[in-house]
Amino acid sequence: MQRWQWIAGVLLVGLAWLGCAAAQATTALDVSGYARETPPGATMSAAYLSLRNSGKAPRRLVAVTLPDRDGAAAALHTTVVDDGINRMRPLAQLAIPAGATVAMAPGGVHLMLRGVRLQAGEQLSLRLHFANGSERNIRVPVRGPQGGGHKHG
Ligand SMILES: [Cu+2]
Repeated sequence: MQRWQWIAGVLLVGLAWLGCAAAQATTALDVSGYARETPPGATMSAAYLSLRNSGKAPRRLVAVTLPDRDGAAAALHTTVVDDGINRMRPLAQLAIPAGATVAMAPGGVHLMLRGVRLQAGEQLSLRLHFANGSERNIRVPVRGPQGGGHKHG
């Protein structure tokens, strides 16, 4: 084998390995979840995501946008109990430690959705923005009301 062929081979293997590492870095976070149907006449709802970080670095979710819904906004909220009353508070960021799964849930951390009309059976596109500058586009199903009442927060 010519020397240049050997070098080219090493470079190719190196590039392939880097490619794999990059692909793993982008798939180290698994995201799933759902959004709640809006009650008739309402334009506010909530979505709940589960984020599993199988990477070695902590991740921080800092914002969520709705790329294909004009005028809609999403905000990270948490729920605190104040004098026995559940109150929602804006959350600046949601940390997902390495190796951990963080699950939003009714009565806890949730994504507040404003300016949307959602029907069960639809899909909702969300764009997740992370502190490291990366973004992730996901689609979550819209589910009908649970037990007849919309009681989020
Ligand atoms: Cu809220």
